[in-house]
Amino acid sequence: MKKILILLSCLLGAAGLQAQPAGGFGGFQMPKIDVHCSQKFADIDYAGDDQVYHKMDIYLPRMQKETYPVVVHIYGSAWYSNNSKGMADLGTIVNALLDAGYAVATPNHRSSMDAKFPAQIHDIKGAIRFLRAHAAEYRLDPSFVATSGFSSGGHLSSLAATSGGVAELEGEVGGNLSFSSRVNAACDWSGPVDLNYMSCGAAEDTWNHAPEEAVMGFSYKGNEERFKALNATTYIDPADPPVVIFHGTVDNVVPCCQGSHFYELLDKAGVRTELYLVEGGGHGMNMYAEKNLRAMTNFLDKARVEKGGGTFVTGTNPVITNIFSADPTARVFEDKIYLYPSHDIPTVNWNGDQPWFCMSDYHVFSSEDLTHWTDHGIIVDQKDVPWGNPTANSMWAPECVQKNGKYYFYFPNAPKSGRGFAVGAAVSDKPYGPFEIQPTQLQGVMGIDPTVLVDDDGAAYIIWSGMGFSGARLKDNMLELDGAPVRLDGAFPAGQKEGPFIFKRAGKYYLTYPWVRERGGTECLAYGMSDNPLGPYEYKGIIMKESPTGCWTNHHSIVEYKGEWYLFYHHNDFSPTFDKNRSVRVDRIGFNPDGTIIEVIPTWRGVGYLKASDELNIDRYSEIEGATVDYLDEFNLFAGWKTLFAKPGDKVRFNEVDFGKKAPRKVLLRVKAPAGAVLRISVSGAKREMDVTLPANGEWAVAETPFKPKARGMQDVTVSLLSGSAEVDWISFR
Ligand code: FUB
Repeated sequence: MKKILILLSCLLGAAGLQAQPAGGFGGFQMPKIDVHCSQKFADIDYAGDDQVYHKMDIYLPRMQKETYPVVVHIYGSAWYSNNSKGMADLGTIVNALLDAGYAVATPNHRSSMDAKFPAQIHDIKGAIRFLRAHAAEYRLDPSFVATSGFSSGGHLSSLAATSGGVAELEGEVGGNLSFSSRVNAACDWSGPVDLNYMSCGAAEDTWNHAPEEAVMGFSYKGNEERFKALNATTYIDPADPPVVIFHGTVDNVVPCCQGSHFYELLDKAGVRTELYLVEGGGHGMNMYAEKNLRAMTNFLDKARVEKGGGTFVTGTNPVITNIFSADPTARVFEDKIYLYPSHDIPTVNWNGDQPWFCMSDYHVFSSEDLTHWTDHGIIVDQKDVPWGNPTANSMWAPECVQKNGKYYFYFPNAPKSGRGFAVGAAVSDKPYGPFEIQPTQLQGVMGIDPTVLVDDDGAAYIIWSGMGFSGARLKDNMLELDGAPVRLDGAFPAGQKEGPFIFKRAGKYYLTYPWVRERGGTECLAYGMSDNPLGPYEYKGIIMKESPTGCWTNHHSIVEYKGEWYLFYHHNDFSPTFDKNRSVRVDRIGFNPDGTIIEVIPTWRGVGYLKASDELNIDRYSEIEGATVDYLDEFNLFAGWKTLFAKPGDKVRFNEVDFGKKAPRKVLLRVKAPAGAVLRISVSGAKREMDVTLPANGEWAVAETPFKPKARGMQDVTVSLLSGSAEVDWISFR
């Protein structure tokens, strides 16, 4: 018999448990926890021996996806418990992970009474191999399995991360030995990671080693060397996955030095790590403020994109939905659009006092259809720039051009010595890297936001911003100025300007730029034209008005792709209350016969080609009447938006959907309609409309109905409310 119990309701009623404060010692929670899952698989026997200590629960997020990256979360118990999976950290760490779109697996493991070390890590590795082996069954993405844990669970999580490939710690629990137990990232919450350092390096070790003696099965004194086998720190090597560490400054159970010591050793070995010392944090108490939980999920998100290979589908605005992205330079290389944005990294201080523009690396994205985007991962990181300050977080707007078969990536950064910004370059044979960062900055370029034009005759010009716009010709090596810089903004109206972009069309040169045209205002996009790349430029007008969302900056680029021109720019769609966490958008741009630019109105619909069978996010509407739009998940804005139909007549239209040659037979809607609703669906080219009756359902669910209208070819889709009320995530025709 299959030993899987599927509970559709994720509300746990653990009435028999002793009530403990949320996040308290052991991470135990109040008895009734609303776990933010759509589905729970309970008591999975990951070892196949029907022992309680080998049971595991898996929770899937509320957000619907085909597969989910996984976090294995391990309870804390000083290794004394063999059955705490249903109690620990559910309302804090587990819910934060679920809200961020991670499936969470919570395994039991053998306690120190059941078996001695390394049985505990054998169990965890057995559980990880099981998850990879059964990924399809539970809708898991086996390419990303992270660990997390509190206290002794933090120890096991950290040990799983550092001991990848260590044969003695692998074990054979549950078999599945052809599957990897390596983890892709780890979170350590208050874990003891070096049991030989519990007195924090003091000359005399006064620590009471009782729990670790119980798990090792012999006394610490006289066996100090043998205890090293238990330490996560023993196995650190540069190939370890990234680790994020949280430790309370007043932790009186596991000393705070464990966190900082772990951080120092990982950092020294070149492993990417982040340390959050939580002021006033105890052993669980005061550790789970939203900003800390966010720091954890942000760290995991970053680890995922760093792995590269992430592909996602948008087709609407904003186009980049896996990280914050700003200052987009779009280029066409190898018949694809390559997007080189900067990367806003949310800072830990979420409320009020965020440092601005915290930017430490660059990703590159590519797309063939402006709908499916691939994140190729990080191409340049501040820590690898020989001339740069490795902690300045000043990697602002970049540029990339191709010349003589090489790709030149230019980026601003704070130099190691001196003030202000300089511009450096990195060179690659491919648009997505690997890029070789040049040892020195470009001499003579002090400023930000480089833009480069390689002209039809092969001559290249660089323009940058720094007290106005300056420009110079580049030598053939693309790494040195060929002559003194000239000023280029002399004829432009007054007001702050930055982010210049140069391009050529029909023999004319365009210098486009963000401009604060009114005192106290925000940036619009403006431009000038010239017959020469280095000017003089004549001011011509506005390309795009100030952001309707109040985003102060608006950096951009303009590119021709497959016969159409596109404006890439940014707003702050995923961060409505803090406009320094931005997101790249794209809309079409057009030209008048005299070459002047037709003003671009920002749209939600964007430019991506979408098939009727795609999940059409109608909240990225082309037109709206009465209906409103809100975030799907207030704790994870990257989950996107939903449309709210509150009263009859509320309506949205979503343009340019390709129904192809074969009319669809059914329509699917991801909806929530607590009191029921009737929605009317109209497809512009079809003769009849279709009314879909939604029964009362307060949970998100996919409703499926036969679709009668004969819809073919490129059409606009309109959804309107006839009665009741409903929230719609997406609609799809199959
Ligand atoms: O992203 C940091 C800075 O904000 C850029 O360099 C400017 O152009 C503005 O977008």
